[in-house]
Amino acid sequence: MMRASFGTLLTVSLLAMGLSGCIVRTQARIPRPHARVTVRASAPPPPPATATVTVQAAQPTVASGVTVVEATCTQGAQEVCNGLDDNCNGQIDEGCGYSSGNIQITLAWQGGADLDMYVTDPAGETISYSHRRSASGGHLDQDARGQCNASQANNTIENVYWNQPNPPRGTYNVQVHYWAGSSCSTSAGPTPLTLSIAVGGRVLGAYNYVINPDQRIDIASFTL
Ligand SMILES: [Ca+2]
Ligand SMILES: [Ca+2]
Ligand SMILES: [Ca+2]
Repeated sequence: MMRASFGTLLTVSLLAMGLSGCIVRTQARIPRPHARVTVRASAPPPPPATATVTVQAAQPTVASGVTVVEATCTQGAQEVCNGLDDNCNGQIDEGCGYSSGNIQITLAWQGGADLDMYVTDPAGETISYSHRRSASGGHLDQDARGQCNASQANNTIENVYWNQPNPPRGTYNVQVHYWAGSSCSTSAGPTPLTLSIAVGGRVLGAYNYVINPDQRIDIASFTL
């Protein structure tokens, strides 16, 4: 069965009225179809690509008397706080409370001496216990045994790192000094140390040396 629409009925009614002699001036409003507008939100721009900067350094130059530590790591090994990358992941002593980064330099030693690490950046600024941050972004975040104070955790480890993607290019020099201001330090006598250097997530090298009271030595230097 066909159904008469309202529009059809209206038209028929108007015609009937016109035929009956009445002048009908009317203007039927034709409903407009609703325009369907589809608004498509433009897709958000993709996030900027993460800067993948590969920082590399040539093999460090080491001082006379410094020995290279061979085979320092085993994949899957437990990382312990010893100044070495035990598990081969390019981070030295991760989980020990000090930081890794695009550059990480970690000094560890044995005994009661107060050793101090000095790292000089390409601009010539030296980071140490007395100047812990450089303008280039370097930071000594682990200092140890200041005047023989042994009350802190990992009190025979010092650590310096740069964690920005682009640490400054140039030559970095790493020195170690055996503080001899008190017998509390010098009574430890000659002290074996280990120093590791990691750049761009890779350990460049680990080094051993036995340092004497009041000695100051350039352990290693490397160039980005
Ligand atoms: Ca590690
Ligand atoms: Ca370790
Ligand atoms: Ca120290």
